[in-house]
Amino acid sequence: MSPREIPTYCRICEPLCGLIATVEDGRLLQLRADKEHPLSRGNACPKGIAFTAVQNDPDRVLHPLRRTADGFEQVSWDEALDDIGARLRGIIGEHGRRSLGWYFGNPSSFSYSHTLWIVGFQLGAGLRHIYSAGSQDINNRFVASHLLYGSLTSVPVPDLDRTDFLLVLGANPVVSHGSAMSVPRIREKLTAITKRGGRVVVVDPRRTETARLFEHVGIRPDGDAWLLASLLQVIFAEGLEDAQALRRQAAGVRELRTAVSRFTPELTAEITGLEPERVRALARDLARADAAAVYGRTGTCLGRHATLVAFLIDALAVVTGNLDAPGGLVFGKELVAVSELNARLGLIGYGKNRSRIGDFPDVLGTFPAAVMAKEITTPGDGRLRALFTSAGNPVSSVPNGRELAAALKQLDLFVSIDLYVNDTNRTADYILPATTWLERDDIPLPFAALAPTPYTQYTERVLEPAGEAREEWQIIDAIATRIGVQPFAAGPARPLGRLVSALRRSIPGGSAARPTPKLLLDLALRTGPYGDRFGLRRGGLSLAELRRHPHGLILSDSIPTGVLRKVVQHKDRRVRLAPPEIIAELTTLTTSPPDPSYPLRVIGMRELKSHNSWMHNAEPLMRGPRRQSARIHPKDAAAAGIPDGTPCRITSPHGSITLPALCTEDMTPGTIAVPHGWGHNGGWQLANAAGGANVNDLTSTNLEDIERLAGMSNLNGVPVRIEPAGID
Ligand SMILES: Nc1nc2c(c(=O)[nH]1)N[C@H]1C(S)=C(S)[C@@H](COP(=O)(O)OP(=O)(O)OC[C@H]3O[C@@H](n4cnc5c(=O)[nH]c(N)nc54)[C@H](O)[C@@H]3O)O[C@H]1N2
Ligand SMILES: Nc1nc2c(c(=O)[nH]1)N[C@H]1C(S)=C(S)[C@@H](COP(=O)(O)OP(=O)(O)OC[C@H]3O[C@@H](n4cnc5c(=O)[nH]c(N)nc54)[C@H](O)[C@@H]3O)O[C@H]1N2
Ligand code: SF4
Ligand SMILES: [Mo]
Repeated sequence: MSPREIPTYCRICEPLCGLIATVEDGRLLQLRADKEHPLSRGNACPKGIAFTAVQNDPDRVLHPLRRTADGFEQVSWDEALDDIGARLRGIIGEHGRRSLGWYFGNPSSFSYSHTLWIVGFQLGAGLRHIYSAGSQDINNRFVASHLLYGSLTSVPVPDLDRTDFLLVLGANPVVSHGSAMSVPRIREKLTAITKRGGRVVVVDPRRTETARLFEHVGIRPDGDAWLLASLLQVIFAEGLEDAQALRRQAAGVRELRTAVSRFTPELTAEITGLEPERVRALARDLARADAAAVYGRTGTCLGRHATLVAFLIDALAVVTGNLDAPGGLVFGKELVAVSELNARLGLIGYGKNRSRIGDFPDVLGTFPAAVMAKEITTPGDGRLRALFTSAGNPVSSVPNGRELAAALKQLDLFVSIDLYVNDTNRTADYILPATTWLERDDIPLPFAALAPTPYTQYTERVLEPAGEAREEWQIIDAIATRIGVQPFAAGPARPLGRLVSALRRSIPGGSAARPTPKLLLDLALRTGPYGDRFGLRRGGLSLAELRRHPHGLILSDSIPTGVLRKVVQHKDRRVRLAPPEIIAELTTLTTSPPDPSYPLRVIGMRELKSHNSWMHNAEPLMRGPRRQSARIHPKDAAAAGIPDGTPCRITSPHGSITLPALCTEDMTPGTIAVPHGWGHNGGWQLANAAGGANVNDLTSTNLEDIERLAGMSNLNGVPVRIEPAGID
């Protein structure tokens, strides 16, 4: 058969670039950028193209694996699932369902069926121990939205096409391609702002690839709360706030104004490392711009005040009249009314439960992954005894990887659903092979509301599952069946459960047939904000309609503004600028004096050819050869006696790693940047050979190092010292 060219889209990161897959005899020959995609228009990055190497990787797990005394052995699906089911029933019999847990990692958010069935299983089984990559990534953003708008999942995005002034904090979109916003060709979008006479200002301790293209403000790590408070202080003190917008939209203005009044740029200069006059000028320019947007990403999420920082970012937009306004921060419309359904049924929220260890509030039903190890090792009622991980590599991605790796060995049962034997599941009892994104149908549900140009795309599977790989939802369903659980069938989810059962009865094949995610998707799309209402609304969405647009579909030219009263769920429909949690933190905000034994700070960074921990086995990305290194300012390296390119030992109060030093004036002095996700010892040969170290050996799971409001891990600004290391 001659090769077929099939349009689909990339599900590695958030622009979701359109791709064309060339498939011959059921095998993927290549991936290339789709010129007909309405937004990415022939653009894709090296990772998307190199996914062919992941798809065809000889190291991929293609059959269920069971751990034996000397390595993994291949077993049949029935054998694996029956044994897992029996062991789970035993554990539940003795300790209850609360001893079961799940950690789902970053790639799960790119699969609607995977996430839907995890939530269904969680609610149906009444599971408590749910963890995700969110507490290393974005949960602070959700909690900030909860406090401001009364709606966890309402995250505003910068209206890039219409803004005159974009203030970026702790993000490097030229390399990461944008996150918590879904924007293909982001570099072009950013440069268009300056081309039309606007400004882009990048606040980052490293002169990043993005900062180089625009204006750079070299802040000290973790200085963002102080900088933002100072910007607000200047704006209020100089009467630059948009009083009209505040009267219309906000509550608590006076309290916020009082709380920030002590943060003059002079007071915060030492902590931020920024000249007071520069901060004043920034505040004035931002306030006076016709349309300004403020955007923060992981550099603002992984410090010690993550929720406060996310809160102040939006507060700055509100105070300058840039919330829900063209060119400011705007609220996209969901494809499927998840937030509304969730709010109505009260399925998952914030602080409905508290963690057994550390008493942290749950965020969307998940607890901080940083307490997972202690939940396993601490005896007592509710101890975590059986853990599933899917699409996650937490030993590499959560703080104190070594502690977690040791804790996992104490589990009664550990099952992982993955593409690889990774650095976490290498000690699992079972590894169950998942399909890749080319082997499943999909639609990027959570990202539609995050696209400044709203669009969507539905794709059928491009390839049949390799080997015995199965989709995650099928695996979850099979496990749920074996312990007598029906997804969504208990607690506040019961109405949904009833719907699922009704659907099941309506499916030809009778009550034995289980509803599929695809069936629910079609129903949710058709009844959703863009839906066709089963023919009542012409041109509305349904799966059938989306199939008619295989290259994707633009839903509107821009996000409509003037929607705030619909978004805000507080009774008075006003944005709350002074919730007590935030005012309390602002009032007590202090820094502890630096410990002279650890005078430097480590922060993270992303690399164009890495994707978190899991693409280091893709040969096209590893040519060079590539290695992980620590970026250090030449002055800091010289002071420590470390010549460029030589091994450097980085030591924190929690651990030590050794990496080659890469001296660069891009770093602000005192700060070291190290990418995470290296130092492999799984079943991926090339990744193992690439060397490097797990930077999360330096980070902490001590309860006082976990951010209180959202349970965020502290992964940026970790105190360290450096010294020359012998070759090891
Ligand atoms: N120090 C430090 N640590 C960090 C960060 C940082 O900046 N600094 N960043 C944090 C952030 S933002 C994130 S999102 C986390 C990521 O942390 P995790 O989500 O825990 O880990 P990943 O590295 O994304 O690993 C994903 C795993 O999923 C597998 N996989 C890939 N595709 C699929 C699929 O379709 N199905 C299944 N079942 N498996 C799949 C891969 O093989 C891999 O094992 O790391 C966090 N950790
Ligand atoms: N190529 C590539 N793309 C990716 C990923 C990848 O691994 N590789 N990962 C994806 C994932 S999971 C995510 S969440 C996104 C993340 O997207 P981004 O957040 O844009 O990614 P980073 O490059 O980590 O950018 C964070 C920036 O914050 C800076 N920073 C660190 N500490 C501080 C601080 O205290 N204050 C301030 N102001 N800045 C600070 C760092 O120097 C860094 O430049 O990227 C996604 N895209
Ligand atoms: S930027 Fe690269 S990895 Fe991200 S969606 Fe596009 S092609 Fe895929
Ligand atoms: Mo992430």
